[in-house]
Amino acid sequence: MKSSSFIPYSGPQFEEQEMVERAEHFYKYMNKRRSVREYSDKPVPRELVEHLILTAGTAPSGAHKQPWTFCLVSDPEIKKAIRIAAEEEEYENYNGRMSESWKQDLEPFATDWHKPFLEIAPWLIVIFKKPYDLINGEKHKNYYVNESVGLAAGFLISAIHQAGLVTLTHTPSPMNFLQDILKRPENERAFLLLPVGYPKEGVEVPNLDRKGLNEIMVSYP
Ligand code: IYR
Repeated sequence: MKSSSFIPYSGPQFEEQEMVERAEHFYKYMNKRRSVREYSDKPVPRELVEHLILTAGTAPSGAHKQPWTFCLVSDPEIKKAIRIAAEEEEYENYNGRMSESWKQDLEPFATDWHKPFLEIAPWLIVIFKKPYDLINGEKHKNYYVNESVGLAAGFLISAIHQAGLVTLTHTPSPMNFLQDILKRPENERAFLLLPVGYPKEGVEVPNLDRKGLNEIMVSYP
């Protein structure tokens, strides 16, 4: 077995009172995050978005395989192609593939098959998962791929919110068209599509509540 090398842990540490305050402050900050479906076309600097992706890449992953690729798209032609293909699939979803109860569950969000944000938002980030790596044509299996890439997506969404921008976890279904449009290799599968940008001025979001601690936590003791 390859021997591993270790270095001293150098992460941040705080006094307990400061930790309590930071935890409460971070919760309040994150609780302001909302999925936004209408975007401004105001440009967002590339270096900002690249730092968001670097942050996503700090997520833990199975055996540290980092089984993800983030496609960063601003090319209007590619955005248009993605919109057309996504809307074709979503049209089928809303007009037959989705059950009536599913559509009822979505009513509070006022969604439909139109996805203009795919062209209006200055950036699209398409996350691909890699079930295996291809090294010199050889397949090397990755581990806990969905968990790992889901965690990276969570880090990315948090980083977007932390920067003062908005996003939406969009999952056009099926989304294999993304692999074709973005010309990704055979070991990559589209996982999630996130528009990133400023909210459209005056945008509204559904008036939703979040579950309280007593609904999401079971404590022993
Ligand atoms: N993918 C569709 C439908 C949709 C499904 C769920 I679950 C949502 O939370 C939101 C939308 C769409 O993007 O419209």
